[in-house]
Amino acid sequence: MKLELVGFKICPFVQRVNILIQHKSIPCGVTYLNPKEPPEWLAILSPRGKVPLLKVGDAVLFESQVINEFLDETHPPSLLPADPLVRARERGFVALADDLFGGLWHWMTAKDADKATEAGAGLRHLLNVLETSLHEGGPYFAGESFGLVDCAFAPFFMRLDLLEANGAEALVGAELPRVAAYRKALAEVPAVKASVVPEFAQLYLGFVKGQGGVLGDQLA
Ligand SMILES: N[C@@H](CCC(=O)N[C@@H](CS)C(=O)NCC(=O)O)C(=O)O
Repeated sequence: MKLELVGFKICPFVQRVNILIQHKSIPCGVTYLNPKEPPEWLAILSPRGKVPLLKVGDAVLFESQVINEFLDETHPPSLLPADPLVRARERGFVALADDLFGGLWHWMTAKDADKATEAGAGLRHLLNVLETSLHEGGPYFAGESFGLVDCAFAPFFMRLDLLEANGAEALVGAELPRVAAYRKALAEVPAVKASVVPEFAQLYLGFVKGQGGVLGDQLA
């Protein structure tokens, strides 16, 4: 069945799907839409009005994690653990990755120092939780194998890397050694590198600066 991913170039949830597509070398087209002028059909095709969408022949799937589980199931071997308990735990942590994107949004849109500090603290809290949840030997969330849960976290750390490399306050210090190692390992995964357009850094940093918030003002 013909596959087509529909999304925005800087959407982390679209990237989550594209990481899996790249990792499994799944034949799939990509249509990038302009987020400022989404076509009228998006509201018709997307039940929640959001991207990513995955067109599968004449059907349309929505919600990034649902799409990833569909692609994983239809393109074996699976990147989910075989044990139902471990699998359920990893699905839970995908929701923690979603929370990190929520936190990043608050950080990026905070218009005064107090709100920015509060958003930074919220992100640090989530990263502390991640620190105590990561496999002790790494390099990935559950150990040696790159999994679906890693597809979910990688877009967050790619954005954090870019923000910090361009002047934002560092959120991950020596107190989070596992998170630091995890972040480095994810950045080196070929599928993660291949999951964004070449102009991603410029687009993303421009988007953050365009929010007119405290974070954007810190950026070079
Ligand atoms: N839970 C959704 C979140 C998707 C999402 O928030 N997408 C954003 C772009 S990054 C979007 O389409 N926003 C448009 C809107 O909310 O109007 C998923 O995992 O697919």
